[in-house]
Formats: sequence, structure tokens, C-alpha cells
Amino acid sequence: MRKNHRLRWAAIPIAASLAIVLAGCTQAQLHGFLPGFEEGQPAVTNQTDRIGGLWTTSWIVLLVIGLITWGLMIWTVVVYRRRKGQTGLPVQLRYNMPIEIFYTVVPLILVLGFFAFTARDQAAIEARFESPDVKIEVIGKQWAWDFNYVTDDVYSAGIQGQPDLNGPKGSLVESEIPTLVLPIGKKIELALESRDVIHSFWVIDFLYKKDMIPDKTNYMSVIPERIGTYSGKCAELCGEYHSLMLFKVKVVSEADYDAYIQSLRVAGNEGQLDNDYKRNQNLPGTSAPTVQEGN
Ligand SMILES: [Cu+2]
Repeated sequence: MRKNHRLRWAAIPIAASLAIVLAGCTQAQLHGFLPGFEEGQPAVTNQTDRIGGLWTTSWIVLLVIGLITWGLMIWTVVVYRRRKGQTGLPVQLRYNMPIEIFYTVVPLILVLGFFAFTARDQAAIEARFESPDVKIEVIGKQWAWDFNYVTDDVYSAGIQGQPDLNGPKGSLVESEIPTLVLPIGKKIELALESRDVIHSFWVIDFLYKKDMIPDKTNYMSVIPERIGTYSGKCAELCGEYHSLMLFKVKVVSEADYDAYIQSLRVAGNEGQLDNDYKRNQNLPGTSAPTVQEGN
């Protein structure tokens, strides 16, 4: 009874200080320093708040467990330290059932909890739109990106990062970096594909990335919610110039999006890039000959 009382009294200052600490937090801190969260700005996509929430809540739970664990460790080290004149082994404890059950059940609950929340959020993020407003095919290739704007039947072909010889060492020509343009507030379905090896499509501020696997299509469904330019990169080591496999995502107004599509049309980028130069020609059903000629 007395113990319970003491616990309750401890809970009040802990809750109060937590509230004060959290109230003074900036957006960046509240979202565990994940990129893309800015004061007074809408979320980058319809998914980022969910992902930030999972990340921050997990850290709070883990830190609380960490504090309890570190506290218990320090407590045992101090209280049960070897005192003057003590010799031999201390009293050995084993088969302490309550403790054994405790340290089996608590981690089990934690793992199941993390699994359940991750599965819930992943299912929401992975859900595909029934009728996307804009469909875009993103093709990874060593070491750049092609974008087929499927809905509008235009395309843009990218080249790998070009070193800027006039700029500081290691800088790239910004204007040459492939750019994917997305209209704000639209349901966008990205079909992710690869022409050669496994790449990974990662827009940093979208807080989500997905592998691009040859002869397989993965999908990313997202609604961009903040106008801006975001950095993207390949997140799967894919060969010599992997580090130059960069791109940008520009989230723009609908009018600007239409103007961009029109500019591609004017530039003659009508139609879709096909997989003519796909590297994987060694599979059944491709153009590879199955019978050697002349035999
Ligand atoms: Cu790559």
C-alpha cells in the first residue's frame, strides 16, 4: 500500500516534467530529428506524420526502458559492491522465478508491441490507391533515373551526377540532376523498376524508400503535401558510380505541373521510354535465342 502511494507521487513530477520538456520542443525535436519537419509547415507527404510518430514513440518507450535498466544496473553495482573485509564469492542466486518470468515476459510484450505498431503503419503506408490521380513509372539504371509520366504520356530521361569543374571540389552541376516533378495534393502512384541491378528509390524527406528490382515492379503510393524541392538518391550500392545516382523531387502546384508536362511535350518527349536497353536479356521470354543458329 505504501509502495503504491509512493509510486503515484513519483508519477506526478515525471508527467509534469515530461509535459514541460515536450512543450518546449521544436517540430524537429518532436519528430526525433527526422528530416523534413519544419516549424509552421505542413507535412511533406500524407505518410510522414505517421512515420515520425512511430519513430518518436519507439524512442520514448526505449529510453524509459533504458533509464530503468541503467538505474537497476547502477543500483546493484553500488549496493552490492564488495565491502572492506569481504572475501570469496557473494551469495549466489538462481531459479528466482519471479525475476525469470519478468525478464521473459517484458521483452516479449515489447517485441510484440513494436511489431504490431510497425505492421499497422506499414499496412497503411503500403496500401495502394484504388484510383490514383497520377501514375508515374520510375526506372533505375546504372547510374541515373528515367521517369515515364504514364498518365500524361510523356517522359524524362536522366543522366548521372556530373562533376562541376568550376565549383568547389566534389560539387555537381545542379541543373543536370534528374528531376521528378509531382503535383501537390494528388494521389500519386510510383511504379518502381530497374533496367539492370537492384537500386533503391529514396526521397529523404518522404521518410520512406523502396528497392527497385529487375523484372519486378514495386509500388509507392503517396500524396505530396508541401511545395518544395527534395533530395533523392539511390540507397542500394549498385556499382561504381552509385554515389552519383542522385535525383530531385519537385512538388509543385497543379498549374506548374501541367506546364512542366507541356514543356516535355514541346521538347519532343512524347510517349514512353521502353525497356529496349534493359540489361537482363538472359531470361526466358526475352529476345535471347534459345536454339543456337547454324546447328
Ligand atoms: Cu543505384
